[in-house]
Amino acid sequence: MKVALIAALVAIAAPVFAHEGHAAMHGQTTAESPLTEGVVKKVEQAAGKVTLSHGPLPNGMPAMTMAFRVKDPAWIGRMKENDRIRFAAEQVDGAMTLVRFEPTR
Ligand SMILES: [Cu+2]
Repeated sequence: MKVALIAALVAIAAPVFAHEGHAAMHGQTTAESPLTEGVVKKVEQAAGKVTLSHGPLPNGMPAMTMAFRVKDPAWIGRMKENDRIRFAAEQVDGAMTLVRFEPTR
């Protein structure tokens, strides 16, 4: 009975960890973090979009300037032009979307 319960919990938890990734479990940026650096070029609060000049992404995208959607609308209020940020982006419903965001100093 106990073993079955543990197996069920692992089955539920595993996809969450796979999706959120290693760095998200630590919750902090480290030298080995997959976060990418970017500079905010344009903030479109109403559209929920931000344009970033970003370095190469882990998914193979080269450095470029492009618009991203933002997973948490509250993040947009914390970004302004020329801010340096660290972020992780994923395809969500066909659009590149910031799924993690940290301001940098
Ligand atoms: Cu890009």
